[in-house]
Amino acid sequence: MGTMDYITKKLKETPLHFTLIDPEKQTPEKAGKTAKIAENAGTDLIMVGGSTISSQQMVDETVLKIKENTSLPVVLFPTAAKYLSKHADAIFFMSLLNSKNIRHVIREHVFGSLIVREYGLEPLPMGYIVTEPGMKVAEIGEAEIIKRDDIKTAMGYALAAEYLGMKLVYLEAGSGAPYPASNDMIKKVKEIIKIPLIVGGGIRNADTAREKIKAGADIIVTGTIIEGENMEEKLKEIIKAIKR
Ligand code: 1GP
Repeated sequence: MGTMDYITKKLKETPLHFTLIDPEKQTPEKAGKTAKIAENAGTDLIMVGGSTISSQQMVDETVLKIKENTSLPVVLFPTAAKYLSKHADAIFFMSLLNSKNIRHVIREHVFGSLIVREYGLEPLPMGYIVTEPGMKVAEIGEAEIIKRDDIKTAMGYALAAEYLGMKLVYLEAGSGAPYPASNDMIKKVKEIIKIPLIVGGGIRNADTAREKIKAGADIIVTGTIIEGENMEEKLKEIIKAIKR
């Protein structure tokens, strides 16, 4: 089964949790161990990516170690067309819709598409929308950050993504954000689209994760909590809070 089919099938039963691993933040060995712990805690998929990746080898080795240690799909979460790994199962073929720089909207994809094809990666078309505070990804992606209360703009971007044929929408507040996208924004965006809504950035505990799912998120992404203490316990609590 392909990764999109895996996501679609699982979503019929329950909201999902994805774990984001940044290859720059630990050794490939540690990334493999972390992925294993995340799988045991009940995460559904491992995303590999980060805003400051600068080595193809690091991405390759990280993906390979994760594949060695888990049976979960491994999906690239790229910032650019370089440093992709042919060892991953799929790639979020994502457009940063609210970037001021066309490079992040479509230009990188012109080269990226050919690499994705060559590597045999499954492309998962995704509209990526960066909301306040945006953090590093807003800076690197040159985002015209959507204000927390500008719900209409977020709705417009999400619906445009669906009308453009994208299969997923990701509302991103930025890794390490002090707060995620607001419940009101999530609710209104979810109401207007039919495709699955991913929410990430700043989710660090079970209460927040539960709230975001209640507001309408289909999938929760956490990254930063795996870098701290008691990650297994925290992940278990979050996953338990969102699963049906
Ligand atoms: C970043 O949304 C993800 O792209 C995860 O964010 O690191 O804040 O969990 P955190």
